[in-house]
Amino acid sequence: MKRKRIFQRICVVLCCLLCMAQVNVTSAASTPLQRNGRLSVRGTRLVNSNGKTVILKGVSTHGINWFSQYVNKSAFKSLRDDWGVNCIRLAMYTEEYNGYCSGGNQAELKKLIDKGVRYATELGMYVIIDWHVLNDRTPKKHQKEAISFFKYMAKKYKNQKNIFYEICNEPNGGTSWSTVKSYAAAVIKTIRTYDKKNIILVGTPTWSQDVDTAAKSPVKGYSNIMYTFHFYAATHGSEYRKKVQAAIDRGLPVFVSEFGVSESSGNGHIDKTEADKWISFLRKNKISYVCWSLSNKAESCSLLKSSSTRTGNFKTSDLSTAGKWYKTVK
Ligand code: IDC
Repeated sequence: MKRKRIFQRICVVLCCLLCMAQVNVTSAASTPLQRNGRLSVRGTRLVNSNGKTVILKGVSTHGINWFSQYVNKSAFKSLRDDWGVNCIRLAMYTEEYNGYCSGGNQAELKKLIDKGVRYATELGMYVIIDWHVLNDRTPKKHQKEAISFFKYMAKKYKNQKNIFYEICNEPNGGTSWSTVKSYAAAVIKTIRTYDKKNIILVGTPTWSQDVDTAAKSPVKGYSNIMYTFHFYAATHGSEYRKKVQAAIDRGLPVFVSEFGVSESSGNGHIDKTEADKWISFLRKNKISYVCWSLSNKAESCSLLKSSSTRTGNFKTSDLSTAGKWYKTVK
């Protein structure tokens, strides 16, 4: 009888120890999404489900129509575990060669986005669905397609907590803020019909640099809206930080959904010194940032060397100068 009791006690102690070990394992392995839950916008900042300020460190794919091989779970996991990346941006060109509105296979492109969202979600990462306006200059040009695309996405992802909708990468070619705003009003209305909560990122004029202009007249009537600012460190320096500062001083929530260490062409020299200045400015102001781009294209903004053929589980030998720099950015 006594022996039986001792045995039972030993079993209870063992069970407790096992449970504790289990808890430890889960907390050590917890993902960015498990740690932060649903994000929302409070004032100029991004906050987690406990109201604590969050700064995301992201990586953008190149155009998924051209570099679909990097939309895979091993690539995202490698970025999460080895680089401290917690956000993936899926860039889908709208008008470049084989873009969504210029001859690309729309069903295939949507499938790729769905795959990317699924991998990011399984890994507990945040994910940005980017309608990559560039050659089209004004997002108005493909507003109809944008509305039906985001309707599909918002219906599908309304119950997930890790989605960002980026509705126009970079309005340019003289597109005014009031034009962008009228596009944003229509697309945001569509998204919010289905998805009440996930964050919407709105591009700003002049390749998403005029956040100071947007700050004077932001979109009204919706919560969880942020405005994008983009920079390329070898081209854009302190004058541009002033624009961002002016915007946040006016209370505009800013999100850097794309930046590069190279010149704004995506190529040319890289400027790590200026890039470091940008990162410390962004961190000081609690602004999230996403680096362009996860590809091995022979251009200096690529995070992988052009000789690299690996599409996941990246080794140091796969990384370009830009990639080696970004991997260590905190
Ligand atoms: C560049 C790519 C390049 C591609 C080109 C297409 O790096 O390989 O041929 O687009 O036009 C942006 C854009 C982004 C650009 C990037 C570099 O959002 O699509 O990518 N850039 O030029 N804005 C500022 C710079």
